[in-house]
Amino acid sequence: MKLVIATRNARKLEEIHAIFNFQGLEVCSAFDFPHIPDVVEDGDTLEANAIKKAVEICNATGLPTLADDSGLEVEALNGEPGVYSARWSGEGCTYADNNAKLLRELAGKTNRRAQFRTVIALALPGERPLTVEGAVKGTIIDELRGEQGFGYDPLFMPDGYNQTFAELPAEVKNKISHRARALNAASNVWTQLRCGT
Ligand code: ITT
Repeated sequence: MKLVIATRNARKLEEIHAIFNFQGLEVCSAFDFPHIPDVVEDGDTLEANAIKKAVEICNATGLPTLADDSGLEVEALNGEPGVYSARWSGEGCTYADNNAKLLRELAGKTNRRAQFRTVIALALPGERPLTVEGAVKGTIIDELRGEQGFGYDPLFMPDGYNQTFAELPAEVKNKISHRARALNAASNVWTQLRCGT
């Protein structure tokens, strides 16, 4: 059986491959279907965008599809950037632009608590999509540290560690991250779906 991973983010795809046990599934991604237009992520929540990505790609390919929508939720910013994490500093912005904005917005603030949250939607042809989620709590530090990962990783230090996600080895991020937790939950749901329970 084939499973499509509905992402065009190569770093995210790498993490999903490292974390998820595909149990003999033939896995492909949105990169394998270049003719399918990008899904417009205009939902108000991570859940809405994950479902939209999974359902649109499932409808376009006719194949079971897994979509991940993730965001950074910062306490002192009332949960921002959240669902707007990708384009927080404007259309066409870079990870560097977003990290610079995060440092500016938190300048002088003592509450640096934040969490990464991932919602995963699974869509099977002709069935209602299912969602699961995972989160990891931590703090936003005041300078960029590390080269690994992507996005806000150089500013996010998970609780219990004194290195950022961009400094920790990929194996560690992939064990404790929001994405790892959501994918573990997705794996259980997937097993149930395949067993028809
Ligand atoms: P797809 O929609 O094609 O999957 P994307 O990069 O737009 O790729 P998301 O909408 O899920 O992915 O993520 C929004 C932003 O959140 C992303 O651009 C990053 O800045 C940030 N982000 C997501 N996961 C992250 C992670 O594990 N570490 C750091 N930043 C992350």
